[in-house]
Amino acid sequence: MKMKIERIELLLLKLPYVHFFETSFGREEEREFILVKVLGQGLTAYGEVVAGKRPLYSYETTSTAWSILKEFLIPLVLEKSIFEPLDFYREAKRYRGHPMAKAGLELALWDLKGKKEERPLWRLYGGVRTEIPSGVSVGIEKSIPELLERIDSFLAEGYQRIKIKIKPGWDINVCEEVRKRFPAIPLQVDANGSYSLANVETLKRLDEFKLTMIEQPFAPYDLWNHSRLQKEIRTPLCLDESIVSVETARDAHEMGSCRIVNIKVGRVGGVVEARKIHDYCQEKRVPVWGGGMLESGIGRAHNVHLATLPNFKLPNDISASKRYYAQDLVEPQFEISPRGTMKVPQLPGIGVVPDERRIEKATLKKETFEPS
Ligand code: OSB
Ligand code: MG
Repeated sequence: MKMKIERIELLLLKLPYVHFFETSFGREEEREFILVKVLGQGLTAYGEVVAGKRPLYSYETTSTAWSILKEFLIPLVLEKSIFEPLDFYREAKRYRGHPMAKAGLELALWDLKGKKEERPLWRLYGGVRTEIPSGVSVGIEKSIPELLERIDSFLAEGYQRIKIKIKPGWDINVCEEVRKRFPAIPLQVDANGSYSLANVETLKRLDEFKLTMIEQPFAPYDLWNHSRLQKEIRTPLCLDESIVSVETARDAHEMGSCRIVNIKVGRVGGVVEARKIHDYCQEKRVPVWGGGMLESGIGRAHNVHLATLPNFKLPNDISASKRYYAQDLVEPQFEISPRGTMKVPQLPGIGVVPDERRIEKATLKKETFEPS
C-alpha cells in the first residue's frame, strides 16, 4: 500500500508527574520528551521519543534526539519517500547510535501503517493477547515507611508485581522491611547500573529475599561482570540498559549474563529491533517483559501493543495513566483491572486518541518539516 507523507512535526513537551520519580540517577519531578507526528492522506500518526532532559539512563537527551531527527532521520524519510517502518529501519541503520531518536520516528510510521490498514498495532505485530499483565515500578522514597505505604496502595489497585529501585545504601535494609510487611508478593529490584565489583557482597545477599529478578546491577557495557555474578547467585539477573540490539541479547545469553530480558523500544531503536530481540529470546527460552520510561499515553500505547507478543511472559512496567500523570495525553486514559491487567486498545494504530488541546498546553517548542 502506497502512502504519501505530507508533513512531519516535532514537539517538545513537559508534563509534571503526580509523584516524583527517584532512581539511582536522582530525583525527577516532571518529564520532558519529544512527540513525533507524521501526517499524510488525512491521517495523523504519533510516536514518542523517550530520551530525557539529561543523559542519565543513556547518552541521549531531548536535544540530541531533536537534532538527529531534524538533521538526518526526517530528511531521510522525506527525501526517499519512506513510509514503511521496515524500510525506515534499514535506511536509518547506517546512522550509528541514537536509538531513541530512531524509535520515535519508527513508532509514528507504525501508527501510520496501522491507521492506513485499519488494524490495531498488536495485530500487525502478531500479538496473542487482548490484555496484558501490569506491574508497577516504585522509585526510591524519602523513607522506608513511605515506600511501604506506596507499595500497599499499588497492591490494593491490583498490580501483579512490585519493582523497587535500589542503589548502594538503599537495598538490603529496604528489602528486609518490604519482605517483613509483604512476605509473599512478587517482588523484583532494579539498580540501573549503580553497583560495581566493590559491592558484590551486597548483591549476593539479595538472594535472601525471593526476588523474581535483579535488574541491571552493573553498568550497561558490563556483560562480563553480570555473567560472573549470575554464576554466584540463584536469583535471575535481568538486563535492561545492556541490551541494545539482538546482537547484544545474543552475547548476554551466550555469556550467561542474564536469564531474563527487559525490552524497551526506545533503548533498542524501534519495534523492528525489539521484535528481533523478542524472537531470539523466545527461541532460546529466555522470557522477556516490557519496560517503561514513564511515557505519556502515546508511548505507553505503543508499549502495550508490543507486550502482546507471545514471549512477554512476566508483568510489564506498564501502569495506569494516573500512576504517572494527573491528566494523560490520550483518551481513554489507561486503567488497570482489579486483576492487574490492562486492556489492549482495539482501534487502528495505537488505538487511543491523543487530545490535541492537552498536547498543545504541554508543548514548549514545535517545528514542522515538509518534502521540498
Ligand atoms: O530502568 O526501568 C527503568 C524509568 C525511567 C528510566 C529507567 C527505568 C524507569 C522505570 C519506570 O523503571 C517504569 C515505568 O515506566 O513505569
Ligand atoms: Mg530498568
